[in-house]
Amino acid sequence: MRLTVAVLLGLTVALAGSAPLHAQASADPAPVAQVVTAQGRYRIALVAAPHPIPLSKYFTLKLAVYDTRTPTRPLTDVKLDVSAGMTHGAGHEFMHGMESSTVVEQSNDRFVVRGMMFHMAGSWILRVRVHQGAVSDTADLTLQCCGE
Ligand SMILES: [Cu+2]
Repeated sequence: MRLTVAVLLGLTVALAGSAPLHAQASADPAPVAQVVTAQGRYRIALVAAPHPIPLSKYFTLKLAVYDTRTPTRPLTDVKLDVSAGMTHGAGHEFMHGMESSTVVEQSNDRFVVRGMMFHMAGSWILRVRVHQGAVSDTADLTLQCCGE
């Protein structure tokens, strides 16, 4: 089963659950959204995203990954595969993906995802696969395109 959370861009309600965690963490700003991977191994934080996401234009996301057992220290020894698509309400399989492809660049404990582009308005699923050695786990985040 995949875990999905709605990304409530700019709405503090999305951050309510993370407040105590960040109070004891470093100077990390509260994430725009976050989700735990399907097998519960990792928490993926969307730490930066355009607001609103532009339609049919390239945009960039920034992610951080945490081991759920050590939740305050972002991981640096992981690799991410990031894709996005629309399900149009038909389960969790993509009816179509993006017309662009992503490149993930690691900068210390942040993962910058370039090449994102949403060519259709509606609910998009951001699918993040985390690889750490022989282990992998996946999470889905819902991003609304486009506008407020
Ligand atoms: Cu579509």
